[in-house]
Amino acid sequence: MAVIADALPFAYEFPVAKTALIVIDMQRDFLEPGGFGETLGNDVGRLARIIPGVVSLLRVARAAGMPIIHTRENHAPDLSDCPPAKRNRGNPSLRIGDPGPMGRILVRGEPGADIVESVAALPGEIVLDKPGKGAFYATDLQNILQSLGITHLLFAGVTTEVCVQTTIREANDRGYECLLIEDATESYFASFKSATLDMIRAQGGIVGWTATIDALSRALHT
Ligand code: TIU
Repeated sequence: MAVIADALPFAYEFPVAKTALIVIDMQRDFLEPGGFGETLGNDVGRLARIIPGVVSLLRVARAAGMPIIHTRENHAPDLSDCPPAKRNRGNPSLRIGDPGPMGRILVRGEPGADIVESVAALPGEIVLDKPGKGAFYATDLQNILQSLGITHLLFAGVTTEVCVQTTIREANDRGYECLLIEDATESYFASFKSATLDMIRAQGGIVGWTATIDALSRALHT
């Protein structure tokens, strides 16, 4: 067992061979101008600052031999997997499926739906397309994790309170021991990120744990 002694709310023990890293939706559509995040009115520049952290985290997880799953929120070109409620909500400058500067917004195969190059999947890593916020909804994730014998999940990516938190909650209900890497996740709203970290680890880790990349790295090297 490896142990992150200074995880919050208390030490996180994890069997390295049964632990996977899930990196949520590090896509151009969320991190770069002209994509889905910006159409919703967000300052997408906020998210770019975790890219170096995600790069470091991937290096740590790869060195430890952990399975790595990269998710992408996207939809089929015919939008058959996009509920009208999702497409029609609010007053975005472009809706899902509309043509934008990085191709059709949040559509599978379009440049905007790609993971940003510096944190892209390496050969052998899993890339999981998902139509919802949670990575378990309408995907094969549970089967993939069970076939790998995974019991513990480390999480990173964007946005903290939307797709990351939804997926952590889904994973928690499925019995996984979940830890969110604090400096490898970001939100368009600083207060939402900090509230999400607080919510996850409140009440004795009601949903899971949080820790830094450095604390994870130290746990893997002792
Ligand atoms: N809008 C927002 O904060 N997030 C999303 O729509 N998707 C993800 O979090 N990936």
